[in-house]
Amino acid sequence: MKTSNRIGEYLIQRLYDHGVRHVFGIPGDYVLGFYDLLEKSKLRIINTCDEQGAGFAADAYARVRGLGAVCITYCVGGLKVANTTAEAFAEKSPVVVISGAPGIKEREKNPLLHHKVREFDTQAKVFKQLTIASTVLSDPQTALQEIDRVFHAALRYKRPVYIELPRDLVMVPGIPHHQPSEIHETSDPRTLSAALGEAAEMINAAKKPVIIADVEVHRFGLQDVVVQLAEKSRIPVASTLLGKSVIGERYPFYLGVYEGAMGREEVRQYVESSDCVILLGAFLTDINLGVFTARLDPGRSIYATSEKLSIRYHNYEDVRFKDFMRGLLRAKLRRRELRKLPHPPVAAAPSRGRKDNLVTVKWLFERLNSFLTDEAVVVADVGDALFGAADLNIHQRTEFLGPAYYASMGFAVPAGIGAQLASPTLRPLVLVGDGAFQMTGMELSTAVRYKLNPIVIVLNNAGYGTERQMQDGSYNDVVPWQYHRLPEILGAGRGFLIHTESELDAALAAAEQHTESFCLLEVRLDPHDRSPALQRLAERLAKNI
Ligand SMILES: Cc1ncc(C[n+]2csc(CCOP(=O)(O)OP(=O)(O)O)c2C)c(N)n1
Ligand SMILES: [Mg+2]
Repeated sequence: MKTSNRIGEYLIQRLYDHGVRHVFGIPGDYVLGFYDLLEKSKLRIINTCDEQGAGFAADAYARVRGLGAVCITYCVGGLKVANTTAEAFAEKSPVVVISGAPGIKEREKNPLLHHKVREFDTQAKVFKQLTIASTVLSDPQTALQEIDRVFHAALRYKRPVYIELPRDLVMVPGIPHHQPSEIHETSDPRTLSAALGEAAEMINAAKKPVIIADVEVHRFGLQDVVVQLAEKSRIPVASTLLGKSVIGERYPFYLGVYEGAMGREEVRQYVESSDCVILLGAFLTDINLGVFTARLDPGRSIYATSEKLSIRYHNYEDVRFKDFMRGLLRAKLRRRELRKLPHPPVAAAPSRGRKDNLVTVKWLFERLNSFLTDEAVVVADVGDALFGAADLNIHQRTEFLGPAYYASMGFAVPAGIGAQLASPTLRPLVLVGDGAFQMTGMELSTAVRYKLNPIVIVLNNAGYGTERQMQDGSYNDVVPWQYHRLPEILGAGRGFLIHTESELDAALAAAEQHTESFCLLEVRLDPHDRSPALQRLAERLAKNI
């Protein structure tokens, strides 16, 4: 199809070409012209209740689909997605942030137009810090190339980008006959082969190598390469909390989530006693590695990411992550004996709970483990929802989303919406604390509007439980909402109030049947109860590990 060279239409076409079908956001006068174009285009606008919800939804959409987009108005909307863009940056999610803005002509003589903060470029300056590339499309001569440039950066680095679209340029043509340019970066062949040679030698000489497959394996679509590598060499694979479910968790060579002290002891011991740790697309963050309790020695590590390749203590420049991964698969790696690996995560609890037993966090997650199906995408919010979810057994890859590094509360409900729109065959299982729910839970209204059907489990422990474990005070209390009655307000959905195991059983069975709209399961928990993962972390930190 012939691409229009009008700036707004070109932008929409580029989104479409990269697989985007939905754009999340809220309009405003500075972006109305572009909204009109969006509405007439092949893309669908998803109106959220709040811009922050749109930002989180676009982030999840990008994690599931490869690219996401959020479109908002100048400053009042834009600055509300600063936090979600920061999360997308920190956790490598390619979101295109499109902001309307005052027209270039309107900016002459620096008038005080509504929504302006300090200068016209205040918002652009903020987003320069939060994105991998940003542009203000102020010149029709360069606008189309600028769009290509930031798209390339988003896909090359899997990080968010910012495009500011002044309202008087939306329908203005860029340069004629512009063809979108695809840049294909290549590795330096000699450096690549030297790196692969050294890596293969190190792996073959090792007695007990182990792969840690992390978030970038997912973002660059290299999951199959990891699976084939493990099948061919029989090297076991662990993931991290941020990269959880990067490969299905039922492979015989899958070890579990490695999280330093927070993770299961068997996984920690296996990884830390390895003489060759192959970190693929890994982020060495504190939460990911159990709040810096992980002990990984660079002297016995191969560390490959899209930004860096190091083997032991030295770096190789100009080696693309994909090329290194594919090269490793082709390399002559010795096939090993099958090792007996630590048992898979928590055994599924019997699906029938006992009548009067109050639900504990531990039992809840064990019960959910047997509830998961191939169609579930688990979306966990910050708090014990995330810690507890670490032990869930995810069937297939990419079916776990959680902000395990930047850790902004309020992610899960809107992210469930983004994930389901990105992949409509998935039914989100959203795990969210009462505190986080109070931040963005109202986005269930968006789920109603677009006929989505997430199952939302609100872990109601009467406040900021994770914080209570560290230091308690009245600042950790929240107002006790009647969460399960939300369907009455939204005019759709089903709510369940759950105290006991058998009540949870009954609600899960009903939620499975009720697919027309969302289900909200409010699970009342003891304020001081906690998941085994949080328990392990607290205990080991207490021992000063
Ligand atoms: C946006 C944001 N504000 C504050 C925090 C700090 N924080 C981390 S965990 C937490 C409590 C979470 O409470 P809740 O959602 O109820 O989950 P729980 O810890 O009770 O399981 C807070 C306030 C944060 N991570 N993100
Ligand atoms: Mg709570």
